[in-house]
Amino acid sequence: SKRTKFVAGNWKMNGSLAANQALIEGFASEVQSGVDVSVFCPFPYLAQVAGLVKGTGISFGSQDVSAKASGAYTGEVSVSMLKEFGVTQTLVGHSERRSFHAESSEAVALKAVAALEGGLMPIVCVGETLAERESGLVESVLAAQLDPVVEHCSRFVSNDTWNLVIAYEPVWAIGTGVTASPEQAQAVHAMIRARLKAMLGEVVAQSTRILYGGSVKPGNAAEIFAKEDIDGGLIGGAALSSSDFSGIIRAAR
Ligand code: G2H
Repeated sequence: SKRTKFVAGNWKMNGSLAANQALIEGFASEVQSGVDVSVFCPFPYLAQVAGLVKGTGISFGSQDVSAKASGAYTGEVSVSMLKEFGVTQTLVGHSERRSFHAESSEAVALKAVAALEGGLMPIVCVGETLAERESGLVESVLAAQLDPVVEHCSRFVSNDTWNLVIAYEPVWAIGTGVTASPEQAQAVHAMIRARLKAMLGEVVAQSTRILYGGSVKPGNAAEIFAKEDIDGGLIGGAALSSSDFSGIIRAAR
């Protein structure tokens, strides 16, 4: 496919100076042209990770960003602050932000806008809960999460593409060991791409990378990444082991 595969590690609230160094040094040799590789570390480690990835081809980013430029927003971190550390990408709207911090789809979309305005690539995370899936609400839940992103971010489409990635993470598959089957994941990815096509046109839809996230491991990555509309993965637990993450990068080649 024309879309470059993308393997992104979301470290969540894990790591230490020593562990981060061992981890990156442990998989850096797997990074080759043909697969984009990124890590998303906690804010305090951005400066360290900037140094560790230098010259490796690995990109790095934050797990969240403020929609605001500056001011009285205690605990928040702005796009311009991230850029001072060489950050080029940020996650927005991870399900853990949506559920533990009550981030609405509108708030997530405004974070994506702030990122795009500042030249950072947002990875916008979407996904349904088990209850929503069992109630037949996958399509409507995903539409409600995606539509504000498209509405607010479509002005950043240029030459039929945008610097935005979507990550589909079924909440029931996150950190649970339960993975969506490749067929289940592909069906939702196709649905997401169809919605992008309806709102932004075929060319933009075909150029947008859609990652799968949720209990991806070296043993299941290849069959997931082989699906037509799955362009790589957002990896949590398995991104904390250099051998597992290496295996997942190899599966994307
Ligand atoms: C989903 C994923 C990475 P895990 O949250 O964001 O985590 O691979 O541990 O399910």
